[in-house]
Amino acid sequence: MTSAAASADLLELAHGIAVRAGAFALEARGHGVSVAATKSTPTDVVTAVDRDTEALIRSLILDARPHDGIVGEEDAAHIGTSGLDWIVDPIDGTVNFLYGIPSWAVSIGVAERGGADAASGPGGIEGTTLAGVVLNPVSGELSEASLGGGASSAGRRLAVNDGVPLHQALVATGFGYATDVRRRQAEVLLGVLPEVRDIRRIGSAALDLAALAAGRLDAYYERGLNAWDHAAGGLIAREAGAVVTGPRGGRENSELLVAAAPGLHAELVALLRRAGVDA
Ligand code: LIP
Repeated sequence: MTSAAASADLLELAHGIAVRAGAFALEARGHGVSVAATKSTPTDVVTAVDRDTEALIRSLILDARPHDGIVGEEDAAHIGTSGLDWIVDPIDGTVNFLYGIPSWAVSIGVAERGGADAASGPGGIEGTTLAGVVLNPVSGELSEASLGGGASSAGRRLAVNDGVPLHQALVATGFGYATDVRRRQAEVLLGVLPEVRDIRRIGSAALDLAALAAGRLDAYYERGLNAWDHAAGGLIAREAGAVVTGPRGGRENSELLVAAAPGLHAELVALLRRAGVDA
Protein backbone atom coordinates (compact mmCIF):
# COMPACT_ATOMS: atom_id res chain seq x y z
CA MET A 1 0.00 0.00 0.00
CA THR A 2 1.24 3.45 -0.95
CA SER A 3 2.17 5.66 1.98
CA ALA A 4 0.17 8.70 3.10
CA ALA A 5 3.06 10.92 2.04
CA ALA A 6 3.04 9.42 -1.45
CA SER A 7 -0.74 9.88 -1.64
CA ALA A 8 -0.26 13.52 -0.71
CA ASP A 9 2.28 13.88 -3.52
CA LEU A 10 -0.16 12.29 -5.98
CA LEU A 11 -2.84 14.69 -4.79
CA GLU A 12 -0.56 17.68 -5.35
CA LEU A 13 0.10 16.51 -8.92
CA ALA A 14 -3.61 15.84 -9.58
CA HIS A 15 -4.46 19.28 -8.19
CA GLY A 16 -2.07 21.04 -10.56
CA ILE A 17 -3.22 19.04 -13.57
CA ALA A 18 -6.90 19.71 -12.78
CA VAL A 19 -6.26 23.45 -12.54
CA ARG A 20 -4.50 23.51 -15.91
CA ALA A 21 -7.16 21.31 -17.55
CA GLY A 22 -9.97 23.41 -16.10
CA ALA A 23 -8.44 26.63 -17.43
CA PHE A 24 -8.02 24.99 -20.84
CA ALA A 25 -11.63 23.78 -20.98
CA LEU A 26 -13.04 27.08 -19.76
CA GLU A 27 -11.06 29.03 -22.34
CA ALA A 28 -12.05 26.61 -25.09
CA ARG A 29 -15.70 26.95 -24.16
CA GLY A 30 -15.43 30.67 -24.63
CA HIS A 31 -14.73 30.02 -28.32
CA GLY A 32 -17.96 28.04 -28.67
CA VAL A 33 -18.79 24.39 -28.26
CA SER A 34 -20.59 21.87 -30.43
CA VAL A 35 -21.30 18.16 -30.40
CA ALA A 36 -18.44 16.19 -31.92
CA ALA A 37 -20.11 12.78 -31.59
CA THR A 38 -22.68 10.80 -29.65
CA LYS A 39 -22.03 7.63 -27.63
CA SER A 40 -24.64 5.35 -26.05
CA THR A 41 -27.65 7.37 -27.28
CA PRO A 42 -28.26 10.51 -29.40
CA THR A 43 -28.32 12.54 -26.17
CA ASP A 44 -25.09 11.04 -24.77
CA VAL A 45 -22.81 13.61 -26.36
CA VAL A 46 -19.10 14.32 -26.49
CA THR A 47 -17.55 17.59 -27.58
CA ALA A 48 -14.15 18.30 -29.05
CA VAL A 49 -13.32 20.08 -25.79
CA ASP A 50 -13.99 16.84 -23.86
CA ARG A 51 -11.50 15.06 -26.08
CA ASP A 52 -8.90 17.84 -26.15
CA THR A 53 -9.07 18.33 -22.39
CA GLU A 54 -8.57 14.62 -21.75
CA ALA A 55 -5.62 14.61 -24.17
CA LEU A 56 -4.06 17.47 -22.19
CA ILE A 57 -4.64 15.66 -18.88
CA ARG A 58 -3.13 12.45 -20.24
CA SER A 59 -0.02 14.24 -21.51
CA LEU A 60 0.51 16.02 -18.20
CA ILE A 61 0.12 12.77 -16.25
CA LEU A 62 2.56 10.81 -18.43
CA ASP A 63 5.07 13.66 -18.49
CA ALA A 64 5.19 13.45 -14.70
CA ARG A 65 4.59 9.73 -14.21
CA PRO A 66 5.35 7.82 -17.42
CA HIS A 67 4.75 4.35 -15.94
CA ASP A 68 1.25 4.96 -14.59
CA GLY A 69 -1.95 3.75 -16.23
CA ILE A 70 -4.83 5.97 -17.33
CA VAL A 71 -8.54 5.19 -17.55
CA GLY A 72 -10.47 8.05 -19.15
CA GLU A 73 -13.93 8.67 -20.50
CA GLU A 74 -12.91 9.81 -23.97
CA ASP A 75 -10.04 7.57 -25.04
CA ALA A 76 -8.80 4.00 -24.70
CA ALA A 77 -7.21 2.87 -21.46
CA HIS A 78 -3.44 3.40 -21.21
CA ILE A 79 -1.91 0.38 -19.51
CA GLY A 80 0.81 1.24 -17.03
CA THR A 81 3.36 -0.80 -15.10
CA SER A 82 3.51 1.15 -11.84
CA GLY A 83 0.35 -0.30 -10.27
CA LEU A 84 -1.26 3.15 -10.19
CA ASP A 85 -4.14 4.18 -12.48
CA TRP A 86 -5.36 7.70 -13.08
CA ILE A 87 -9.15 7.74 -13.52
CA VAL A 88 -10.15 10.80 -15.51
CA ASP A 89 -13.35 12.53 -16.56
CA PRO A 90 -12.21 15.67 -18.35
CA ILE A 91 -15.68 17.21 -18.30
CA ASP A 92 -18.19 15.58 -15.97
CA GLY A 93 -21.53 17.17 -16.67
CA THR A 94 -21.05 17.29 -20.42
CA VAL A 95 -24.64 18.29 -21.17
CA ASN A 96 -24.34 21.20 -18.70
CA PHE A 97 -21.09 22.18 -20.44
CA LEU A 98 -22.80 22.02 -23.84
CA TYR A 99 -25.72 24.19 -22.68
CA GLY A 100 -23.60 26.67 -20.76
CA ILE A 101 -24.98 25.62 -17.37
CA PRO A 102 -22.12 26.38 -14.90
CA SER A 103 -22.17 22.92 -13.26
CA TRP A 104 -19.47 20.79 -14.84
CA ALA A 105 -16.22 19.49 -13.43
CA VAL A 106 -12.75 18.18 -14.16
CA SER A 107 -12.55 14.97 -12.13
CA ILE A 108 -9.19 13.25 -11.57
CA GLY A 109 -8.70 10.25 -9.26
CA VAL A 110 -5.65 8.06 -8.67
CA ALA A 111 -6.12 4.43 -7.62
CA GLU A 112 -3.72 1.71 -6.56
CA ARG A 113 -4.57 -1.57 -8.28
CA GLY A 114 -5.21 -4.79 -6.32
CA GLY A 115 -5.56 -5.22 -2.59
CA ALA A 116 -8.62 -6.12 -0.58
CA ASP A 117 -10.74 -3.58 -2.47
CA ALA A 118 -9.91 -4.96 -5.90
CA ALA A 119 -13.25 -6.52 -6.77
CA SER A 120 -15.80 -3.80 -7.52
CA GLY A 121 -17.44 -4.88 -10.78
CA PRO A 122 -18.21 -2.86 -13.93
CA GLY A 123 -18.00 0.90 -13.43
CA GLY A 124 -16.18 0.41 -10.14
CA ILE A 125 -12.66 1.23 -9.04
CA GLU A 126 -10.27 -1.71 -9.51
CA GLY A 127 -8.28 -1.08 -6.35
CA THR A 128 -8.07 1.66 -3.72
CA THR A 129 -8.42 5.34 -4.54
CA LEU A 130 -5.49 7.24 -3.02
CA ALA A 131 -6.17 10.80 -4.19
CA GLY A 132 -8.96 12.72 -5.88
CA VAL A 133 -9.66 16.22 -7.20
CA VAL A 134 -12.95 17.68 -8.43
CA LEU A 135 -12.77 21.18 -9.92
CA ASN A 136 -15.65 23.32 -11.15
CA PRO A 137 -13.73 25.63 -13.53
CA VAL A 138 -16.61 28.13 -13.71
CA SER A 139 -16.89 28.73 -9.97
CA GLY A 140 -13.25 27.88 -9.26
CA GLU A 141 -14.30 25.56 -6.44
CA LEU A 142 -11.76 22.75 -6.08
CA SER A 143 -12.47 19.87 -3.73
CA GLU A 144 -9.76 17.37 -2.98
CA ALA A 145 -8.81 14.46 -0.74
CA SER A 146 -6.09 11.91 -0.13
CA LEU A 147 -6.70 8.53 1.52
CA GLY A 148 -6.61 9.10 5.28
CA GLY A 149 -5.73 12.76 4.76
CA GLY A 150 -9.24 14.20 4.95
CA ALA A 151 -11.12 16.25 2.36
CA SER A 152 -10.77 19.98 1.85
CA SER A 153 -11.59 22.90 -0.37
CA ALA A 154 -9.57 26.14 -0.37
CA GLY A 155 -7.87 25.00 2.81
CA ARG A 156 -11.19 24.39 4.61
CA ARG A 157 -11.85 20.87 5.89
CA LEU A 158 -14.99 19.32 4.40
CA ALA A 159 -17.53 17.39 6.47
CA VAL A 160 -20.87 15.87 5.54
CA ASN A 161 -24.04 16.90 7.35
CA ASP A 162 -24.63 14.46 10.19
CA GLY A 163 -27.82 13.65 12.09
CA VAL A 164 -30.19 14.58 9.24
CA PRO A 165 -33.31 12.37 9.24
CA LEU A 166 -34.51 10.99 5.92
CA HIS A 167 -37.62 13.20 5.74
CA GLN A 168 -35.42 16.30 6.17
CA ALA A 169 -32.77 15.19 3.68
CA LEU A 170 -31.87 17.06 0.47
CA VAL A 171 -31.03 14.19 -1.87
CA ALA A 172 -29.27 14.44 -5.24
CA THR A 173 -29.56 11.90 -7.99
CA GLY A 174 -29.09 11.59 -11.71
CA PHE A 175 -30.34 9.70 -14.70
CA GLY A 176 -28.83 7.68 -17.49
CA TYR A 177 -29.17 8.31 -21.18
CA ALA A 178 -31.06 5.17 -22.28
CA THR A 179 -34.87 5.39 -22.36
CA ASP A 180 -35.49 2.10 -20.52
CA VAL A 181 -32.99 3.02 -17.81
CA ARG A 182 -34.58 6.45 -17.38
CA ARG A 183 -38.05 4.95 -17.06
CA ARG A 184 -36.82 2.61 -14.29
CA GLN A 185 -35.00 5.46 -12.56
CA ALA A 186 -38.19 7.53 -12.66
CA GLU A 187 -40.10 4.66 -11.05
CA VAL A 188 -37.55 4.56 -8.22
CA LEU A 189 -37.84 8.34 -7.88
CA LEU A 190 -41.59 7.97 -7.32
CA GLY A 191 -40.73 5.99 -4.18
CA VAL A 192 -38.04 8.42 -2.99
CA LEU A 193 -39.44 11.91 -3.65
CA PRO A 194 -42.37 11.80 -1.19
CA GLU A 195 -40.08 10.57 1.63
CA VAL A 196 -37.33 13.24 1.58
CA ARG A 197 -37.06 17.06 1.88
CA ASP A 198 -36.42 17.41 -1.84
CA ILE A 199 -34.44 16.15 -4.81
CA ARG A 200 -31.69 17.90 -6.75
CA ARG A 201 -30.50 16.83 -10.18
CA ILE A 202 -27.28 18.78 -10.75
CA GLY A 203 -26.05 16.79 -13.76
CA SER A 204 -22.55 15.90 -12.58
CA ALA A 205 -21.82 13.00 -10.24
CA ALA A 206 -18.46 14.54 -9.36
CA LEU A 207 -20.12 17.81 -8.30
CA ASP A 208 -22.88 15.92 -6.47
CA LEU A 209 -20.27 14.08 -4.38
CA ALA A 210 -18.27 17.26 -3.79
CA ALA A 211 -21.44 19.06 -2.68
CA LEU A 212 -22.26 16.19 -0.31
CA ALA A 213 -18.76 16.47 1.18
CA ALA A 214 -19.27 20.23 1.64
CA GLY A 215 -22.65 19.82 3.34
CA ARG A 216 -24.63 21.39 0.48
CA LEU A 217 -26.43 18.08 0.00
CA ASP A 218 -27.37 15.47 2.58
CA ALA A 219 -27.24 12.41 0.34
CA TYR A 220 -26.66 11.26 -3.22
CA TYR A 221 -27.55 8.13 -5.10
CA GLU A 222 -27.33 7.18 -8.74
CA ARG A 223 -27.35 4.12 -10.96
CA GLY A 224 -25.42 3.82 -14.19
CA LEU A 225 -22.26 5.75 -13.36
CA ASN A 226 -18.84 5.04 -14.81
CA ALA A 227 -15.67 4.82 -12.72
CA TRP A 228 -14.51 8.22 -14.01
CA ASP A 229 -17.73 9.86 -12.82
CA HIS A 230 -17.23 8.91 -9.16
CA ALA A 231 -13.57 7.91 -8.56
CA ALA A 232 -12.43 11.29 -7.24
CA GLY A 233 -15.74 12.39 -5.75
CA GLY A 234 -16.22 9.10 -3.94
CA LEU A 235 -12.92 9.52 -2.08
CA ILE A 236 -13.71 13.16 -1.29
CA ALA A 237 -17.10 12.17 0.13
CA ARG A 238 -15.62 9.31 2.20
CA GLU A 239 -12.85 11.51 3.58
CA ALA A 240 -15.56 14.04 4.54
CA GLY A 241 -17.34 11.36 6.59
CA ALA A 242 -19.78 9.83 4.13
CA VAL A 243 -20.54 6.14 3.84
CA VAL A 244 -20.34 5.25 0.15
CA THR A 245 -21.68 1.89 -1.02
CA GLY A 246 -22.91 0.03 -4.06
CA PRO A 247 -25.19 -2.95 -4.63
CA ARG A 248 -26.08 -4.98 -1.52
CA GLY A 249 -23.80 -2.82 0.63
CA GLY A 250 -20.71 -3.62 -1.42
CA ARG A 251 -18.44 -1.26 -3.30
CA GLU A 252 -19.96 1.34 -5.58
CA ASN A 253 -20.05 0.54 -9.29
CA SER A 254 -22.15 1.16 -12.39
CA GLU A 255 -25.10 -0.70 -10.82
CA LEU A 256 -25.43 1.68 -7.87
CA LEU A 257 -23.76 4.35 -5.76
CA VAL A 258 -25.31 5.54 -2.47
CA ALA A 259 -23.53 8.17 -0.35
CA ALA A 260 -24.53 9.93 2.89
CA ALA A 261 -23.55 10.33 6.53
CA PRO A 262 -23.83 6.98 8.37
CA GLY A 263 -27.32 7.25 9.89
CA LEU A 264 -28.95 8.77 6.81
CA HIS A 265 -27.13 6.30 4.56
CA ALA A 266 -28.84 3.39 6.32
CA GLU A 267 -32.25 5.05 6.02
CA LEU A 268 -31.73 5.85 2.34
CA VAL A 269 -30.59 2.30 1.57
CA ALA A 270 -33.75 0.96 3.24
CA LEU A 271 -35.90 3.40 1.23
CA LEU A 272 -34.18 2.44 -2.04
CA ARG A 273 -34.74 -1.24 -1.25
CA ARG A 274 -38.46 -0.53 -0.69
CA ALA A 275 -38.42 1.19 -4.09
CA GLY A 276 -37.01 -1.99 -5.66
CA VAL A 277 -33.31 -1.12 -5.81
CA ASP A 278 -30.80 -3.85 -4.90
CA ALA A 279 -29.09 -1.42 -2.50
C1 LIP B 1 -22.83 12.56 -16.11
C2 LIP B 1 -22.84 12.11 -14.67
C3 LIP B 1 -24.17 12.41 -14.00
C4 LIP B 1 -25.28 11.70 -14.75
C5 LIP B 1 -25.30 12.23 -16.17
C6 LIP B 1 -23.97 11.98 -16.88
P1 LIP B 1 -21.07 12.83 -18.08
O1 LIP B 1 -21.60 12.20 -16.68
O2 LIP B 1 -21.81 12.76 -13.97
O3 LIP B 1 -24.19 12.02 -12.66
O4 LIP B 1 -26.52 11.91 -14.11
O5 LIP B 1 -26.35 11.59 -16.87
O6 LIP B 1 -23.78 10.60 -17.03
O7 LIP B 1 -21.75 12.00 -19.15
O8 LIP B 1 -21.48 14.24 -18.13
O9 LIP B 1 -19.58 12.65 -18.06
